[in-house]
Amino acid sequence: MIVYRTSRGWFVERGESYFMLKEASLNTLIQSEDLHAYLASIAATGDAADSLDLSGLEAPIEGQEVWAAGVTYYRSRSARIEESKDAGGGDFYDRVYSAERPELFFKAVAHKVAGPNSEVRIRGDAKWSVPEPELALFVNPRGQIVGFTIGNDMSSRDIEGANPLYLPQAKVYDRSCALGPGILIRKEPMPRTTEIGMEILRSGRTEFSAAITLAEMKRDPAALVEYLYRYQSFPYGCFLLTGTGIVPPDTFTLRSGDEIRISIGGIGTLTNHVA
Ligand code: DO4
Ligand code: MG
Repeated sequence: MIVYRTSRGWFVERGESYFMLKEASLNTLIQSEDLHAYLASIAATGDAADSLDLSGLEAPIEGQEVWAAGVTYYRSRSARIEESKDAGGGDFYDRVYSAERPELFFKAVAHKVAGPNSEVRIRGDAKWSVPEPELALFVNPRGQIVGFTIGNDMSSRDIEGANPLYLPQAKVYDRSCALGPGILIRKEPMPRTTEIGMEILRSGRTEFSAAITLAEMKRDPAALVEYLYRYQSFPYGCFLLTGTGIVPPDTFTLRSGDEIRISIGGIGTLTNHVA
């Protein structure tokens, strides 16, 4: 079941039908003891909406914080070592890749997040910007993973590479994060064969495209959540991006007008344009 947010409110999709979640908010839905069962009961007893305009979707987030894990794929480790070598990056990225404690960083709150079909941004003071296509976990206040969506962890690689202490500036700015198109509500982990794909179009032509599977992720999503929930609380739950395994070649940087399409099997496609 996928939950979507529109200007008319929240809807749950089951099969080919959409059911409105009357007076619902994600802040209250996430408190549910069994969100999957609750949504299934609405889909079983509610009246299906005539249709849902999926082009008018909004970012599926309210009071949740967005956090991100880093260097969870070998490709990310290699790319960070390369981009930071002139600045003496040393072996930090190699060490965090194999350490027990993961890299976790704060990414966004709702007002910084772009929804489906809207604009993401690149920083005006960055010269090297990339999207990072990532599986995003939807986690309830009790630290249980109750769903999944697609996340784009937009990043300024030159700022990050100049000094690891610049990471928050490379990662956190207005519309540096995109989420959507909806949240797949599912208790079981996503299959390791699940594919994450990204295509970047420039003037309508494919400039870059690549795909990986979740089997390449080094960390267990539940272990990432366990670390994130140590000594901090999330009254409305949170989203946790699980890191990128796709990094475009070092010659590539995003430009205004580029279209970014990120697809994850079972969830859908998140499309954004660069402002
Ligand atoms: O360490 C820098 C950020 C890593 C990251 O965002 C990723 O691996 O996806
Ligand atoms: Mg990332």
